[in-house]
Amino acid sequence: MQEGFSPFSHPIIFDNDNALLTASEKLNSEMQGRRSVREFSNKPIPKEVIDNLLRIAASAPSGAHKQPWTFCVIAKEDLKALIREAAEKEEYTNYHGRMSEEWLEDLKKFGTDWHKEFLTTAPYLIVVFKKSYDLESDGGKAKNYYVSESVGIACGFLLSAIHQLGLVSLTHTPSPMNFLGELLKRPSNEKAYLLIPVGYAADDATVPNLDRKALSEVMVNY
Ligand code: IYR
Repeated sequence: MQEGFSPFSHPIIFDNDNALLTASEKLNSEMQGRRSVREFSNKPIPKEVIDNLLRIAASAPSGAHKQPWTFCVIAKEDLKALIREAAEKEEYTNYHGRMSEEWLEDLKKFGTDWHKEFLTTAPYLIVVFKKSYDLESDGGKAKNYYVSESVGIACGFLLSAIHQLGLVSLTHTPSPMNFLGELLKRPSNEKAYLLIPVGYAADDATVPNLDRKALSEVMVNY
């Protein structure tokens, strides 16, 4: 075996194709129930659950295994309130002239506006930062690779895991997001990527009626 390598063995092995197919059907049907939710319950979640979710997110593949991400977890009510205030200020501007008519039209079916109540209701806000480069102890910069792809994949892992635990999330992108780096005092090599509230769905939560594209529209077999 090549130096620096170890044998790989997968922790999940199905006995036969039938078991594999059944498992894929079950997983698909569970994942089809994932929705972006904007109405959260304030029911608490043990912090250890969030720790495990972030272990899962941080297990994602990344360019040259540089793991170019930081996940900030906000549980403090006063900080959530500051984030909400800053996000709503930007969104007010977005909805009152910064977004094009076409964009506003595209958003109509979601019923969104500048109010972002979920930022103070959800028990946790996860702010994901991407690191275009790493800051070394001597102040030098070390290159990271495929940073947006890597952080996007990590967020995908996170959203999937959140759903599989019966919790909900929203991929929120207040724009511009610079205020997050400022409020959270992040170093200059970190840029806010996504703001993800996590919690239980409110008992009376609703989601818009949306269709997903059929497999035939998104898959091409060669
Ligand atoms: N950032 C705004 C607008 C918005 C934009 C897209 I693209 C969405 O899918 C949803 C909302 C907001 O959060 O309201």
